[in-house]
Amino acid sequence: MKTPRVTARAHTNIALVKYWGKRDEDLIIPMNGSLSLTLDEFYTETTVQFDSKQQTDHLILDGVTQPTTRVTPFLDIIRNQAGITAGAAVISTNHVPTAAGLASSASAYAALAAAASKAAGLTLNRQALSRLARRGSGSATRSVFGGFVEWQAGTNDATSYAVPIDEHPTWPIRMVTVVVDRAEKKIGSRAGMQTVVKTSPFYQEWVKKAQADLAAIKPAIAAHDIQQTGAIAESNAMAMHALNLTATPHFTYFTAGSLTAMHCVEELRAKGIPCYYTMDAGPNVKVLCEEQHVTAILTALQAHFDKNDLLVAHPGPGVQIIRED
Ligand code: 2P0
Repeated sequence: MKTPRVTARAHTNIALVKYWGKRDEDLIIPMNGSLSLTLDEFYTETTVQFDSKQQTDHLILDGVTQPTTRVTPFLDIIRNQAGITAGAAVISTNHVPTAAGLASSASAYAALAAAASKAAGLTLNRQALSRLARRGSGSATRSVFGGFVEWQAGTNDATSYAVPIDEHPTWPIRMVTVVVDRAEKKIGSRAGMQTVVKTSPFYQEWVKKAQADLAAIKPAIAAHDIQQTGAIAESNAMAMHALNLTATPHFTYFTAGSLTAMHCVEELRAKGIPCYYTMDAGPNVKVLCEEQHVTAILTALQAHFDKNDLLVAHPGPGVQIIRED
């Protein structure tokens, strides 16, 4: 017997206050709360159908069959909740500009959580969906919602989920991505944050700073204050990246291109253009700004980077079911 075939779409998000370390590795409970902006331009569409004649799961990602090592334990959570044992066929497509290195586990697991739970016959509200997505990947917790989203750290499975801060911002906020390098990251975020939690003598300082940044950025966002919001986001990102250099073994996601992009943003700021950078577990640089300054920022960045490597994103929506048959 086959279940309905359900397709969901989820968008990526970029954290302005970062998640960087787990309190519980299995349940993916973070050490600190985080806050992100969901982006319109980059998303994943995933179709799931369970079939009781199928013993194992099958995964096709961007047209290529992939191992289900990480997907099967995630689907097991859903199967347990739904009381089914059927294998699943999962077909997933990333919609990001060609090989921009922006495909993300956030959009992937938010889309998979929504499509698979619905196909399995579960009716989850968005808080429950956020908790489920969290089990696949921490950042996916936030991609359930659109716009500005806070992941409340909580202390256990029931209390760790995301809440919308401003789902449809009227603030004309933009995120310019500078694609510095299209290659796969050498140190995955899962391994990177684990190393930092275990070995950095400054880890507790990071948690304190992230908590303070989270408290301070919310009123700044509510006030549409680009200077405050940007300064907090930039400072938080640099603290996360500094922490990586204090781990044993130390590591960094910075490349020469990342530094070029960050210097360019600093020069723009010195000229009075409010723009602020952030970086995740890879070399690409994302620039937070308001719509009115996008053209000036792109012009300055084009002195160093190819036009095709500069992508402008708007706030995007939360996860949606887009087809069911
Ligand atoms: C974030 N990142 O808050 C942080 C900042 C990257 C840097 O969440 O192990 O793929 O699956 O929970 O969510 C990327 O890590 O890690 C991430 P897991 P995830 O967006």
